[in-house]
Formats: sequence, structure tokens, C-alpha cells
Amino acid sequence: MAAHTILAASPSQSLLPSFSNPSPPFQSSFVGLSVKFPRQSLNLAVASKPLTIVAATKKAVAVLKGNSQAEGVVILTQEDDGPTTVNVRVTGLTPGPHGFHLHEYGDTTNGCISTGAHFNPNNMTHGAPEDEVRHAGDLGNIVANADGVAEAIIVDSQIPLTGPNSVVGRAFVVHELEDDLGKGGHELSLTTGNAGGRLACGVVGLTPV
Ligand SMILES: [Cu+2]
Ligand SMILES: [Zn+2]
Repeated sequence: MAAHTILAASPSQSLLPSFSNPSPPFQSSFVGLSVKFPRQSLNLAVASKPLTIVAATKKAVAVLKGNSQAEGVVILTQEDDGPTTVNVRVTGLTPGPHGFHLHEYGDTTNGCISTGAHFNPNNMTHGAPEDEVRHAGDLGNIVANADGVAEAIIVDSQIPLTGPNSVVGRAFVVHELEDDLGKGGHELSLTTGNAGGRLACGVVGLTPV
């Protein structure tokens, strides 16, 4: 996998435009009017200088443990500002669906309880991953087979690894019961999906690509 690609025409040349040029092409000629160009167009305007293209992959991991037999590993990858791919493997579950969420805090001082509520930066009610109205942390259910093993690959756009809504430092939680995706009619459906207890959890941390 292309990990961290930096392309530059010549590493020995400066990547910044020269300010010693007597008539820089990016300077406004209108007196008293300030014109700002975004950095990218500034680079393009200085045709004699090399272009810089940066493509970055971010990768993170969470190790899930708790006061049950359930344990697992979650690997997250994100290319640039694209969706995040979440690779999940949890063992030690009862066969069937189990709610799977990103919770707000990466705090396990009181076990999985101290990870708080579902990660919800947009102040929504609980829902399914494909719903418009959902918590960002709502990743639906993972389904364990007869051996108690749940494996899933989830691609989601609301759980980036950078920026103001980054999930690095927050925690995954796998639940005892099925998440009803907000549609169960239970008093907890619109907050937790009525997914029951917290079997295992793990804090999302950066890892080498
Ligand atoms: Cu949860
Ligand atoms: Zn939720």
C-alpha cells in the first residue's frame, strides 16, 4: 500500500516561491486592494517552480478488551480526506449481532463505562450508519458466527482520523445485544439503540502505516 507519497520535481530546489523576484506574478497591481490567493494557486502561478503533490495515508488501531470473553482488534485507514475503512475482528462473542460504536472518550479508567456516550459531534439522535440522522459513532452491528467470531469491513465518512471530528483518542465499544438502529421503539432506541452492556472496548491510537 502506498503509504506516504511525496512528489517533488527536484528536492534540491526550494518549494517556496522566491520573494526576491522584482515583479512577483502573484502580487496585485491594484493600489489599495489586497488580493489573496490560496496557497495551491500560488504554487501553480509560479510556473518555474516545482509543483508539490502530497498524498497521505493515516492508520490507527484499537485493541478491544473488557470484563467478558470478548476481545478484538480494529484497524482504521484513511487516504487523504476520503472515507475511513474499518477492519474489525472480535472473538469471544455470543453468535448473532452486536452493537458496534465509536464512543466519545478514550477513557477506560472505569472500564468501558468511562468511554461515555456515542461519539456525536453534530448533536443528532441515534441511527443506522446509512441514515442521515445518526451519531457519527453509529457503526451498526457486527455479526458473530457460530464460533463467536465477528469479522467486518466498514467504510464510513463520519469517522475521520484527522481534523475537528477525528476519532483518534476516542474508543470503540462492542455491545452485549443487537443495536436496533434507533427503530426499536424502546426508550433507549434513540440514544444507544438499546444495545445493552459493554463487552469490550479499546482506544483508537495512531500506528505506523
Ligand atoms: Cu456503544
Ligand atoms: Zn448512537
